[in-house]
Amino acid sequence: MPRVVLPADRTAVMGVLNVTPDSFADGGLHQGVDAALARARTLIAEGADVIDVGGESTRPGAEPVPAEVEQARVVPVIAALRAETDLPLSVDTTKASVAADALAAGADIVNDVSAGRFDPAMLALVATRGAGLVLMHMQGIPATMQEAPAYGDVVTEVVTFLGERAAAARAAGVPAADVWVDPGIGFGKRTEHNLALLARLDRLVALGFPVVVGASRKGFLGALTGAPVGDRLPASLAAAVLAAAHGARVVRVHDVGATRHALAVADALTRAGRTRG
Ligand code: HH2
Repeated sequence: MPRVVLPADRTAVMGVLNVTPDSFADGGLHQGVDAALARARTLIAEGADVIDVGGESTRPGAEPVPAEVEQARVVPVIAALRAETDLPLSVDTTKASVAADALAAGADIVNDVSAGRFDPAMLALVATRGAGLVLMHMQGIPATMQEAPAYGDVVTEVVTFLGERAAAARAAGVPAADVWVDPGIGFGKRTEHNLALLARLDRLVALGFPVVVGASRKGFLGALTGAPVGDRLPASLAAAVLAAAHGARVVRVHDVGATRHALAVADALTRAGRTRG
């Protein structure tokens, strides 16, 4: 059995809970255990399948924070959430020490935007603890990744990278059933790279792992619509629906309720298309 079982007949929604002062969309809004719990209760009431707790912004230009700071932000929130819900919880971190404490506090999944590259202890830790693992593609590091993203063939490069990282996770002892992969929308990518990855998500799906897509409120949606970050819900819903239609099993979003409604329609249409009338 995988550590976290995804719904078979609909796209799962991972609700974003950033407990940082500087995240690009919700920085400073949910700091401290009380504010974070209040936000988590809303995400749960709106139908989140997973809550993703992050204590370090990875927005373009962000600098890393020390492990102790990140730990102090996320661990009390995960412990408090675990005390009141059985919902799967993930910790959005690239540091094995933060992941270890978050898992001990009750997290089920490590969401590592470096795919286990920034901390050599990460994959073995996830294996030892029997946790789920999200492996995400990023070109470069957050501080500089949007300065000059460049690819020969972005889809092939991302698919090859994630295949290699999944093999590394399996070699470290993580069961295949616990691995999810994510193309890393906006992580060292121009608008055309993000669009190519979304349009050819089928090639990532073909790796055989559940695919996670996090497009919510991101910069390429602003580039396409002209909308500022707080006004990107319609664009985010379009991206979530099309990601689901192209095979994503999980969408990572800030606006859970609206996304669940949009996906209820998209998933029903997908199911109808599979049924021979
Ligand atoms: N995007 C962000 C952070 N973590 N994890 C996965 N698996 N996929 C993503 O696309 C992804 C992610 C960036 O979004 P957010 O958490 O809202 O912002 P910030 O990094 O500024 O905290």
